[in-house]
Amino acid sequence: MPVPASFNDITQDPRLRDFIGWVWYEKEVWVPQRWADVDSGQRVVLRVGSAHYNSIAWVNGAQVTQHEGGHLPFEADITKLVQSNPSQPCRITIAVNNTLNLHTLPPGSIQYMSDETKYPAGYFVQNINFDFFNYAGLHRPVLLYTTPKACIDDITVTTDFADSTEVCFVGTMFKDTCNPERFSAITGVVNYVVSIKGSSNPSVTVALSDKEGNVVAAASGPAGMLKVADVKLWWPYLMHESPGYLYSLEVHMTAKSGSYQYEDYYTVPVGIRTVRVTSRQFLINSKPFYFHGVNKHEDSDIRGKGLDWPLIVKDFNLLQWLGANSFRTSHYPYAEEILDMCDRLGIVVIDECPGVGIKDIRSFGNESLAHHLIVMEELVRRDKNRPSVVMWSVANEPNSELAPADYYFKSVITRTKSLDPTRPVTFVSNSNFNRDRGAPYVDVICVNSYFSWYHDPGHLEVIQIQLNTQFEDWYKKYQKPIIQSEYGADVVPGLHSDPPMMFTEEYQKIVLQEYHAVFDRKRKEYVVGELIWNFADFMTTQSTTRVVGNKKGIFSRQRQPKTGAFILRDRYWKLANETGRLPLAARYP
Ligand code: BDP
Repeated sequence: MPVPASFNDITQDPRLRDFIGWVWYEKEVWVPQRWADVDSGQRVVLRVGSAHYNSIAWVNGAQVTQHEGGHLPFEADITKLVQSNPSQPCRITIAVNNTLNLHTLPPGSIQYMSDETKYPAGYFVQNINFDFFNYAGLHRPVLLYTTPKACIDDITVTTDFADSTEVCFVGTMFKDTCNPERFSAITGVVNYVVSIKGSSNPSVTVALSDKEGNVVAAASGPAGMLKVADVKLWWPYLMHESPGYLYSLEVHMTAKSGSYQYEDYYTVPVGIRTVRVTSRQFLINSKPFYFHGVNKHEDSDIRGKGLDWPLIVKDFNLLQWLGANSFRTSHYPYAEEILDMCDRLGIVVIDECPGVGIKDIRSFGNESLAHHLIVMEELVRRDKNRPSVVMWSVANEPNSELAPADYYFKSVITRTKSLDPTRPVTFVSNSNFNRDRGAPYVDVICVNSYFSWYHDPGHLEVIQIQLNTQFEDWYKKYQKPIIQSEYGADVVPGLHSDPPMMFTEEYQKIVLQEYHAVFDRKRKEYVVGELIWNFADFMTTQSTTRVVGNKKGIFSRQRQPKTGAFILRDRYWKLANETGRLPLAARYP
């Protein structure tokens, strides 16, 4: 079985595609001789980028770790096992089980069908409350790497700058009266904390370099503040001539232990930017930011949710072509390789955890909550230094009207804020604005709605009135900025009808245009973003409402545009021209 890939679509066997239970991966590798040397002063680490869902790993038959939850990495120190048998290959075994229960994220349940007149003995199905195929396997790379025994364990970077830009901008225009020298003299601030493993008296130095490799600030000690004169801020794509500017923070550690002198280096890309939310605006670097973007999935033919570089690069090309400045990682954390691209290109991310389909009241108890907190810790630890990530989303469409949702979301959101005080936190709701018990705790209201699709199917004429009511209701109650975090309509590519009918290209086009008319009124007030559902068609479980998957993509699963893609492309570039500062060459049309 290839890695990385979901196992489901690789063979012709429907039993493997729909398999629920344990699958086993095994591989023997030879590690370099020096890794196996007890006196090398090195530790050997096994790193799994993502294994869906529950997994256990062994090295040479000895269990080294167990991890619950897909989409996030985990590691095990395997030094002793590698060094205890240096003349043997290293056998890595990983068992992965995709069974979901009421306390997993996402939750699910196994239902046994006991009527033997209808089902074979022992027959069961897995029920889920989310709308994507529960692909499973080793979805991201499995690596072995080494560090010195005393090493850099973690680095936390937060950034700020002397906030004089506000006085230099009128709306989005640079003020004529503003002294450009003062503007360019903005000082960036990079706060860092380094934690070291394996030594109690390490010595740490850090150096921040610009893109040309010039060191612009340096310091020593495990925590401190760097000041960057004439800072180049990190800006979103289409908001600035040079989006995604990254400095490099090189951390250098040395530590002595007995006869060993350890030395470790780690480099973190650093984008200097701020994020702030007011009652009507989402501010990046003190300037209003409007999300014109998409929701995505990690999903493609054959590989399922397996990491696929050509697909990743293709998708970023399409995002740039579309004029999209942002996406939400619906409905789970995406691969680190994808977020690297966002950091570099300036694509803004709402980073969502796998809290999707939390519907059953039993999924709001302590066991589920404890796991949700762990997942948020893992996610924040992984993505906290990424400038592209501007907000955490702790769930999608939970049953947030239930009484226990109050304590549940208060706890998850408070915990997330304590893990990362620098970013706003949200969850995505489709509950009634008056009965939603999680909304009081979020910084930004994210709402999904499918007017003229799931509600009043076929009635395009009701979209504007219903959408207007939706926004007014939420804003009046909470006075928080609102993002339309999903809207859309299924299209079977190439299906046409005029007057428009559901599932045709024309129908999706009108749905989009009706939504856009209301967005254009409300973005002058408190609506701060629109994210289409979905970037591309994606696989789901089979059902009477899915024609080989969900077809709400503006691109097909093979990334070919539908009419909706051209509608959005026109709109997003117009929005960018209106709100951003584009280089002439990038202007559209
Ligand atoms: C929304 C869900 C999303 C679905 C979408 C749909 O958040 O995961 O795929 O509906 O039904 O409610 O297309």
